[in-house]
Amino acid sequence: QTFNVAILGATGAVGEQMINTLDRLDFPINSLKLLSSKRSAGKKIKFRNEELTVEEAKPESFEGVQLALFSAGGSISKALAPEAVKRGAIVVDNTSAFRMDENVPLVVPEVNEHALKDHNGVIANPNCSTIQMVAALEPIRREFGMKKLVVSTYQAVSGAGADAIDEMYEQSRQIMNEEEINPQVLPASGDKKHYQIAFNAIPQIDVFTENGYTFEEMKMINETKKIMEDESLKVAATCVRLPVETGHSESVYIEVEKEGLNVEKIREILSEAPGVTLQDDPSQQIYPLAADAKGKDDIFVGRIRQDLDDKLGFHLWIVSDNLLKGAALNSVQIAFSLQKLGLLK
Ligand code: 11C
Repeated sequence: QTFNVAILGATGAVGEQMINTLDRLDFPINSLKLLSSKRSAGKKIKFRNEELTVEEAKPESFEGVQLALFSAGGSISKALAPEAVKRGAIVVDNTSAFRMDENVPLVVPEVNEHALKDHNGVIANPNCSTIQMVAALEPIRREFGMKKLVVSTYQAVSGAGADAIDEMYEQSRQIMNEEEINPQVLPASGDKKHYQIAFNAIPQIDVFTENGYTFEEMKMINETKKIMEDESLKVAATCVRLPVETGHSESVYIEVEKEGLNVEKIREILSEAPGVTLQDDPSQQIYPLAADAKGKDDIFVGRIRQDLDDKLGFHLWIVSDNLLKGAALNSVQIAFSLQKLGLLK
């Protein structure tokens, strides 16, 4: 069986990766419709030897569509997802619009594929920094349980969009040429102040919530509990933006429930985990690097150490391409899971 698929946000960084990933992984497509805002409509994009014209997204665009991958911003998802569902499509939404809605499954297939069965038309794709972390930790959690998780992120500018990538390169050139810089995008385009990203580290991703954590940090906390289906899991996050183009890195501390875990056992578990590549050999200086992860599907894990004070505590370094497993690839994997479970009609 082949499917009528639509991509909303087709001209964006994630949309482009969605098109490539559907092709690369050979998703069974009958027709592909590329949708965008009015501004980007008319653009031509090649897909499997065909030149497709991007159309402006309207409610009627979803007539006859069976699967719609959304990545065009939360407000567009809120407006158009119900229209797509009304017309019979299943929407896999890559924005934060529906993630914490209790009627919407939030899915990383390696962790909670079973949650797809309860969908009501919309499935949410989690935040990029959450996906790579939970997919790498789940195999350990399944065997040894998990009571606490503390993460600090080192996130790439592509997570904040094309304007942020341009700003990083432009500022780097300006600083090298001893010219004045004029930050306008990062840390958050909608916030009051903007700071230098080139040659810097900014401890703010997205805007602040009232409790002093940023929205990015709260996404990691809330989404992790929902995906792992454990409200009692203790989670803390600090999210930092670095001048890296693509590839989020994370320093993660976990405390497991059961005794008996050690570094060798974690290596053994992760070397068999789906979608995970172990890169952990300090004697050879082997560990994951964002620059190596860019363009790859897997989640890379290394620097695995047992805590020196708490034998149930472990430290890991987790790296992945934020546009692939963090966004487009996970959405396409959800589509494959829907097909496998017979949920795509
Ligand atoms: C970043 N994680 O790196 C964000 C981008 O909720 O899907 C993804 C935002 C989201 O800035």
